[in-house]
Amino acid sequence: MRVHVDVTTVDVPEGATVLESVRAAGAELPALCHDDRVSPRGSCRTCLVGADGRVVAACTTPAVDGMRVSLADPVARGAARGALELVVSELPGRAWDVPAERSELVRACACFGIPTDRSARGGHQRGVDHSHPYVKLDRDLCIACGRCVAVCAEVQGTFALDLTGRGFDTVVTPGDGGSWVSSPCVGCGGCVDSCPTGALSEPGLLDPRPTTSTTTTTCGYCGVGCTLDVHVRDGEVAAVTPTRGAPVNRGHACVKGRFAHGFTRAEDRLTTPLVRRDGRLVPTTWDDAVRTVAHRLAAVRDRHGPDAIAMISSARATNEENYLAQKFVRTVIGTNNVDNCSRLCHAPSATGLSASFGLAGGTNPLDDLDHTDCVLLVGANPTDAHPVVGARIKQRVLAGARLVVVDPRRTELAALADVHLQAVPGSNVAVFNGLAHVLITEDHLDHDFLDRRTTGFDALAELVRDYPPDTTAEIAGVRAADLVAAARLFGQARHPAIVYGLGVTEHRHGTDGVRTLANLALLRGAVGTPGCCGILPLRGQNNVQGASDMGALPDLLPGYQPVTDAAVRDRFSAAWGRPVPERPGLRIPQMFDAAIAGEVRAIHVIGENVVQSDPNAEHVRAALRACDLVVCHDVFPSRTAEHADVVLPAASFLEKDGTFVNFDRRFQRVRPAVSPPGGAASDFAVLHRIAHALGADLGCPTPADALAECAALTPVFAGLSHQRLDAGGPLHWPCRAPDQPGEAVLHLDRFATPDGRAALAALPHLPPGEQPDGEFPYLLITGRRLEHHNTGSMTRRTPNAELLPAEALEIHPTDAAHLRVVDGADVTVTSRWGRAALTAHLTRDVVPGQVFAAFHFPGATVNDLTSPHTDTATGCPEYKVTAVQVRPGPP
Ligand SMILES: Nc1nc2c(c(=O)[nH]1)N[C@H]1C(S)=C(S)[C@@H](COP(=O)(O)OP(=O)(O)OC[C@H]3O[C@@H](n4cnc5c(=O)[nH]c(N)nc54)[C@H](O)[C@@H]3O)O[C@H]1N2
Ligand SMILES: Nc1nc2c(c(=O)[nH]1)N[C@H]1C(S)=C(S)[C@@H](COP(=O)(O)OP(=O)(O)OC[C@H]3O[C@@H](n4cnc5c(=O)[nH]c(N)nc54)[C@H](O)[C@@H]3O)O[C@H]1N2
Ligand SMILES: [Mo]
Repeated sequence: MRVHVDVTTVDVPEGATVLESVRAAGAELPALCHDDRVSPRGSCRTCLVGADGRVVAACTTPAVDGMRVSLADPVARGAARGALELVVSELPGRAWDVPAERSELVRACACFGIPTDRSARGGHQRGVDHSHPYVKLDRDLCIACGRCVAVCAEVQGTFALDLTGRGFDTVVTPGDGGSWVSSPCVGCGGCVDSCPTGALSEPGLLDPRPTTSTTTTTCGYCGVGCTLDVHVRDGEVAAVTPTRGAPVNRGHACVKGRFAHGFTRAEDRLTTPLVRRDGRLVPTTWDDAVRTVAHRLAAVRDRHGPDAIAMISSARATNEENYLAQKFVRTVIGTNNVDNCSRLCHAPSATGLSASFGLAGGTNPLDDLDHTDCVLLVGANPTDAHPVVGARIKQRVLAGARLVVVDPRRTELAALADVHLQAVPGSNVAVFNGLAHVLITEDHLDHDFLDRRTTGFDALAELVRDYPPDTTAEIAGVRAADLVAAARLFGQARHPAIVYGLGVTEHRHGTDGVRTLANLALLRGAVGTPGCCGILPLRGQNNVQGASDMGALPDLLPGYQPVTDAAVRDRFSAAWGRPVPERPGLRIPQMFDAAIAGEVRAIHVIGENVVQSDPNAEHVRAALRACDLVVCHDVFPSRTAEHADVVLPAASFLEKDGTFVNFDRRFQRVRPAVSPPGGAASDFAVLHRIAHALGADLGCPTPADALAECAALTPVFAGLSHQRLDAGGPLHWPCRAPDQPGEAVLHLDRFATPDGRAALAALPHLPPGEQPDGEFPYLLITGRRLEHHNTGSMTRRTPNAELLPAEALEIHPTDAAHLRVVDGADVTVTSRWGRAALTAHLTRDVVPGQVFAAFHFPGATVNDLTSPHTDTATGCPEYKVTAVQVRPGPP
């Protein structure tokens, strides 16, 4: 429809407001209580305009075709000015110290020509709340516009804030009126971003000096891949804000991406290479460190052959670094012994989804969750681990979508679910077969889809006959009625979505879990069909998808091209000028076994803290001790660096150039906002130097060249380049040509399997590697917490450590009473593999007989407890099931 804004005519979509029409016309109109992302409230009256002869609040008034909007309408303008003058009269002079680019209030006053008085004292003396390390409240600057309250509710879904008081005394208040830090605030920063006055601010922006540059980049924590603006002052990161309108996060973020950037200037940042001399790591020059690595790698290769060297490449590093790492291992060393952290994480997703659908990625973009009417959330805790996705799911549920959660713990989303199947860890395959049983017996099937696009239905139907609700309920420890209810919600939904995490993959039968979960989408025709929501694995690290995509895998070259395929090898060998070895290499757990067996003599680790993150840590330490050479690139002196012979100081994601692939297969640009400190250097530069010292040239001198080379060799990435991403923004893979858009939704015409059909999998439930018994009666689940990321090397070096200073063992009050343990008491946890000292945290979020801990703190040694059992198909560790004993007191 057409709207006339003063002398300009604009076309706006049906349903647009007057304010949207004004903004479309490029005119400035203050609207102090308005944020595009939340429902309009029309309370501040600063956006009054004339519309077809009436005075209206532009933010709440729908535009109509042919409407004439007058910004200069004297009555409207006078009233708006009056409203603003009233607001201003209550404010202290420091309101005008907030720079105009951060204060809509300052800009609104300029727009109306309202004089500002820096010496004004304002009517209030309500003080500040600086209790939270990041979110800082100056109550006297609060104009009670309600935007923060709305963003907290309607974007983040935490409902931590309220407006309290009357009239001019109204002010934002967290939680039940206590301090901000003790409120339910999760530190997403949405309130700070929305605040029009600077009443809500953050440390880096309280500093009145302007920032000098802003760089748009991709977050380096989890796999959501939020686009962030990094604001720099004096060469240091001053603040990070989510980029408005960015495709994945739409201007939202979490307490890590938004605030946990202080690690870049941590005191103990590695800034110089270290070499072990006389048992001690001592600083050295880059020349010496690189020469040492090259000489000693060459010595191992000459004496024991190339397969005595293994590299773990980094899911934290860029695509271009991973591409170079696997090229280095394959061409300069001459082995396929290269793997990445996906092994510990979603390797079963890659293998399972490939077997079912033919491609190793999630099938649909995150945005498709916007139209789901039922989410089946399995073994994932996104409000902690993928908070921007968690918030999105929460909003869908608040808007009426049904939610089924399968998780042994009562997570935040489980507490909101229509049905929560609190299945015992390790029982997923039984649960999924049981759900399939109900879908089939009650005929919640897409018969046409099953006939045309799948194979294996009869075998599946036959197998799941053994999983009627009663039997399944017994295996999984849930109620049969809940199982049936869950199947009906999923089965009757028009747009069911499956979202899952490590609770599915990190098991002895993790790949079977992925396949039997994929069955459920296929039975409903909920994948590969128009309007479907598909199946979304919540991939973990910032670039764990990309590290695998780039071929940092022992059996696959870039784009999942098998190293055992001679034609593929020939293509890569020809381009690289050196033969690609034929025999698949070792997976991470096999690398450690081989080191202990004396077959692997050198381990080169880039950005993975294996001593803290791999299971059965004593085994890992023994493997590193057994090596002749351990090389470690890291940002910090990690537990792994302590075991290295050479430690190379790495640049972090805020300091380098390249791309990451997020969990829904989007290539996104990573750009340096600041320089690496001291001698720290990108893994890209370091790999080039080591290759050079070994007499080799890896080619592709810049990250852009590396992606170009990879694209030229990999059909599914053929259309990708830095130039294209810079010009047009993120792109999904497959992206097969420079003039083709990426494929956001997969399998629409055919599945990528050899016969074009999806393969249903008839797989029985098999027991996990460990079961509780008389000696180890509790079942330990491990996982994550909101405030810290994986081994915590970065987040523990930021004020996130104030928000969560230590790890604790979650234990049910009944078990605690039995053990005579009170909240906060020391406990010693022992497994068949090792021991950990923790404090008890009593909570009903775990069921009796199960305990939970995260692995973010090195002192908590949680991975000394976890077992060597791995997924039978992929070698992914069984992190989610460890039999332990718990005793009161320290060890
Ligand atoms: N804050 C934060 N965010 C992170 C990370 C972090 O360390 N901290 N790490 C990133 C990484 S690398 C990853 S891979 C992702 C992981 O993200 P998630 O997969 O969400 O993480 P987890 O907490 O490990 O496990 C998810 C859930 O699985 C449940 N679970 C355990 N066993 C079973 C089972 O047998 N069946 C079912 N159905 N559920 C089970 C657990 O109770 C837990 O709630 O998060 C990423 N994001
Ligand atoms: N008990 C238990 N253990 C687990 C899990 C679990 O659920 N339970 N989950 C597993 C999973 S899913 C994962 S993904 C792993 C994660 O395990 P890791 O990969 O070991 O953990 P991170 O802390 O993400 O990062 C590894 C290291 O990379 C460094 N780093 C960051 N950026 C860069 C960079 O750009 N270059 C270089 N060279 N270094 C960098 C960090 O400082 C850190 O020391 O943990 C696994 N371990
Ligand atoms: Mo992960």
